[in-house]
Amino acid sequence: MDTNRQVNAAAIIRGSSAHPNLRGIVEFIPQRNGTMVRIQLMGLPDNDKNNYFGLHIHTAGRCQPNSGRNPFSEAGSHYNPENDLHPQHAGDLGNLFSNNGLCRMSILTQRFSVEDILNRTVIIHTMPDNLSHDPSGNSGVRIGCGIIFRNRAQSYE
Ligand SMILES: [Cu+2]
Ligand SMILES: [Zn+2]
Repeated sequence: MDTNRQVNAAAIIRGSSAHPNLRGIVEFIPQRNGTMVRIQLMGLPDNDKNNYFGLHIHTAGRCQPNSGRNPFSEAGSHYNPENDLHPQHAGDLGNLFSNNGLCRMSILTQRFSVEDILNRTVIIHTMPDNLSHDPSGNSGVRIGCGIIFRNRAQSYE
């Protein structure tokens, strides 16, 4: 892993009112071959033996409402600037893999630059993304959300 590389953007993830223990950070780091998405989460649901959770960039930079039947509905739909079908939306990042509620993953993608996804949202869903055109992966309600902000100053090791 590179050290002391500039972190250009990050989203602080918080759970909906139904998932108060869900929290963490998703960082977006420009690299020569694309954008590194670095994920650190805790408090993912640990039930029904499911440990995959759909992960997308959604269009709008809003994590409202926090409760009700459709939490985070104001985040809008999947980031999809080229009008592709799911799971080829630029914002489709597949599934998180969780163990006892903990997830550590890094994904290198060429689907977007850090600039492209500023002031949009990272959304985590309650079920796996099935990666089919139906039309959006059928991954269920939104359980976690974070707005992606520019973050010039931080570095990581
Ligand atoms: Cu989503
Ligand atoms: Zn999608």
